[in-house]
Amino acid sequence: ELRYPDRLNCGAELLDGTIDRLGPDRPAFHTADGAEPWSYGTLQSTVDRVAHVLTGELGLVPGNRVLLRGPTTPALAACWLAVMKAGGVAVTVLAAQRAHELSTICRLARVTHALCDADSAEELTKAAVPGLRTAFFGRGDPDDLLTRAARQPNAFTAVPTAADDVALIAFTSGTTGRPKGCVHFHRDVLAIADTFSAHVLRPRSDDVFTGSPPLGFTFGLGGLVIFPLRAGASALLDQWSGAEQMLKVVERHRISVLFTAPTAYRGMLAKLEAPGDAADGTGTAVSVDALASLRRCVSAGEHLPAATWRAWHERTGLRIIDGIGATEMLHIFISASDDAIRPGRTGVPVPGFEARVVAADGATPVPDGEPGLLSVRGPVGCRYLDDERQREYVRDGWNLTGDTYVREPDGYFRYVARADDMIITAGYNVAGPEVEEVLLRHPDVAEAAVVGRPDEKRGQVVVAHVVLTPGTPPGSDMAETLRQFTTSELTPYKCPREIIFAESLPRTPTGKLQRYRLRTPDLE
Ligand code: 3SK
Repeated sequence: ELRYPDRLNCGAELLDGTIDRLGPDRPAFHTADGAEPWSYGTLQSTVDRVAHVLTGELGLVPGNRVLLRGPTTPALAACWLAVMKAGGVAVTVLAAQRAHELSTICRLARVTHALCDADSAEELTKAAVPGLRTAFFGRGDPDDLLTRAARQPNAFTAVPTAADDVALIAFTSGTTGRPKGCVHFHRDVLAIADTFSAHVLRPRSDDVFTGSPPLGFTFGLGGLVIFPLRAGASALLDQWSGAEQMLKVVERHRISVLFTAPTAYRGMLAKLEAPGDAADGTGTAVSVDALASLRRCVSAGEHLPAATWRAWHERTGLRIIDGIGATEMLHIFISASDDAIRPGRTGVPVPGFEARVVAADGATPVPDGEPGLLSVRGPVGCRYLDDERQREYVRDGWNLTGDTYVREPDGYFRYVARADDMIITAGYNVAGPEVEEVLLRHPDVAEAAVVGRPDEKRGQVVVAHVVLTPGTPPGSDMAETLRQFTTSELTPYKCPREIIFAESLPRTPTGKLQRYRLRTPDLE
């Protein structure tokens, strides 16, 4: 069981606590442009000076909610730590969020302050949040937050928050578009590092983390800020333009821990030299040697198909750590590491968590081997901000994540589908991800999304949306090839009745597939 003192400030623990243990000189953050890294000491003085601006010039008092907005940079991470140390509540949003979303979030979370990267200013300004006290950073003028911070004393005594004080409100909009704020305490921030990171990742202080999830998504905040700082390690914080850049960054910066989503692993595979390719330096593919520094690859955000896991393992020798997490649960709660990893299985409950599979009533456990709703509990859990949907998510202390899972007799959890993504066709249940998994095994398929389309006779029919690998022509021959391929691998009722070729699939800014947009294209 995790035990934290009654007075706990997660920002001070992560930063000052790590400096107390390991000193101020180690690198904390790098950027891809190769600029001088921010040491822990530099980070601490920046954080403390920003905390002074917040509590002085901007009038922040403990408990005030502070919107944090910008691309992934050391400055944004420093602002998050400053809000923690000042006893504020961070309301993290994605740089991609638009004015109307920002104004809803600010209203729901009663945001009073904002720290915003100058490059992301436009939509926040358009949102015109009444009374918002805002400081921008990244423009380097006399009004810039960091210029103002440079005039402040370089030490700030962290507010002695309680372990159960709110540290973070993370917003998720799910598929309904009605945003929900998930409230997390100071102890929750440390708990995700002391469960998933400590037991599954097992980081070392010389690790260099990086990855694609933004800091406005708790997958990124955990993987790129909380976990490396808790371990005294460092992280490369930058924006991502694609798989090739990711491979180059891994090579150039000797990245050892990578956080990203299944699509990015597939994207990188497509850019890696295939075994047997001539290593004469004339090809455009990246050599697998570029990944020599990697020792941990984490995948979350959506289900990792066994085919992707195997292809990555075959090509790189690396075993991807799959995990299921949720904004409601702050981070990953089912996963596995090293030899305990089984492709196509998410894993087992992370130490500190319990998981079970229950019937539609949300409470009655179903036997192993049968699908049902995933239900979890542990040191962190869902607390929606003032939202009646709390009663659906949490029953008797168990969190119902909205995923359909099977617990196998050996205790491993196997993902089936999002509960609302099950397709019911002529009375049969079909899990879209199972069909996608088969399609992804075909060498000409780059991405696949399988959804149900309303049908008078069958209730729903199975429809596959497919992105082909570059250079593969779509058309009726290809559709027929894929139809035959799925028929040879799946029971007939699961096979797609229609195959639609697309250039890309709709995804949220955090990379999750938006199946609902394929089911109801009229919403566009
Ligand atoms: O929502 C998710 O998929 C997720 C995954 C890992 C960690 C955190 C989150 C929110």
